[in-house]
Amino acid sequence: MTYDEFQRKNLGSLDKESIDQESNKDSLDWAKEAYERLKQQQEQKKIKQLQELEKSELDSKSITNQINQNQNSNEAKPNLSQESLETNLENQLPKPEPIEVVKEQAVLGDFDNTFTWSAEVLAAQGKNSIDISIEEIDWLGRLRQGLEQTRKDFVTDLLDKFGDDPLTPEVVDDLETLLLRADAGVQATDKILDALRNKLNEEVLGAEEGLRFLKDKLCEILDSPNKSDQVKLLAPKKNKLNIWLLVGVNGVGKTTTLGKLASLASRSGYSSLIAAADTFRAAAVEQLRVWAKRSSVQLIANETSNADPAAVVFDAIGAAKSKNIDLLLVDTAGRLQTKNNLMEELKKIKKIINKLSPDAEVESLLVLDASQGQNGLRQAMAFSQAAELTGVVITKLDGSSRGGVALAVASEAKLPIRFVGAGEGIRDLRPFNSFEFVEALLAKN
Ligand SMILES: Nc1nc2c(ncn2[C@@H]2O[C@H](COP(=O)(O)OP(=O)(O)OP(=O)(O)O)[C@@H](O)[C@H]2O)c(=O)[nH]1
Ligand SMILES: [Mg+2]
Repeated sequence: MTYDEFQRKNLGSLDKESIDQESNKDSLDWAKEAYERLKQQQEQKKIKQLQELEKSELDSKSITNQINQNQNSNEAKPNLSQESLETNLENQLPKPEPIEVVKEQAVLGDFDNTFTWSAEVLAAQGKNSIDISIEEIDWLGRLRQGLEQTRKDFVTDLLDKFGDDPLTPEVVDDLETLLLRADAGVQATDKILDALRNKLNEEVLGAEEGLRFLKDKLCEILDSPNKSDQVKLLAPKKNKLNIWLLVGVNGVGKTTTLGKLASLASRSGYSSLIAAADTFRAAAVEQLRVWAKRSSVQLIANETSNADPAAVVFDAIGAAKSKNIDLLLVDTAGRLQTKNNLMEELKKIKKIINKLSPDAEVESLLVLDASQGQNGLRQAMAFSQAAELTGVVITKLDGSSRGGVALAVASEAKLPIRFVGAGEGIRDLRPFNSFEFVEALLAKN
């Protein structure tokens, strides 16, 4: 998906009229209709790809014949030389799509529980059944799968406790342990429990209503750091240099996230550049080079040992300005000799940016590994001073049982969650959407 498509989806979520229209339709019919349409779409795409392949095979055959004819004829044509024909041939031969790109394309799975759940989540956000894409369905399926571990430890118990009867104060008390166990943090847990208790004092809450109320509260907490600036979807601003720094401790997924962001930016039509400012780890530049190539984005690096990261950023800003780049993505080190050095280095990088490009839109995104739970919150607090953090990316949601940490980050570090990563593939990163996150977190299996 591209930024434009995300934007449309976000607008869709505000479209009250279509929500009402869609909710009047039986949700299973809606899902069936969407599935049939996506299946047809996938078939048509396959046929089109085959036709294109056949056509380019035919074209290359005719060029080969032409070369053979030319070789057999004694008249050498001055402007159709063997060399120019071969270059021609090379240019016209079908360029096979890199295997990984083919592998990374979303494929429509079965019409199963995961599909109907994903369709329901999209419908509830006001999406029309004719507007949804295989990519969206695929991502929601993976997000739900990714949060399965958290759900196992948390939601199954929760739903059992909620049962079918109206909520009791005892159930709310039990919820406290569950939320803390899912790493939601003390502040978020207290907020949720206070709200539920107040609500229970006012009225009787049935199990379904109770669950809806809980989901709304979770969304509210996740969205709370966003309220002040009103920017829901973080995208590069047009006609400006945007500089996004990826910071965080070692191994959390900074470089991978940067690679995925470069791909999203390229697909969305932004010109980007990557600065390899992790000069500490020897293999870091090579790892970035692979990601840069996958998204056809240029890389600025200095491969001499112990190069100064701030100098790399200096060069990269110069290059970005001269090429009119929209987005400069800066990879930073996760580990240095001492933690203090790391913070000092980040401060130095920020200083260079402020000096060279005071008008740039700067985002310092803290990358957090979801499986580190509450440790992530402590990292956020430590980084927020040196790097003046503006947002968070939560990675490795696949296979973590601590997805609740998103709540702690939003309520305690008061940082908006901008993207979530759930896999190692180039498309396994999406702008954060609290509604989808909460639905996936509390999905019934
Ligand atoms: N399963 C999964 N693995 C991920 C995800 N994001 C990153 N990884 C993996 O985590 C490992 C570390 O990722 P990097 O991107 O190198 O992490 P880093 O923060 O740049 O690490 P340093 O540069 O050493 O500080 C790699 O094996 C990645 O493939 C994710 O969302 N899900
Ligand atoms: Mg790295």
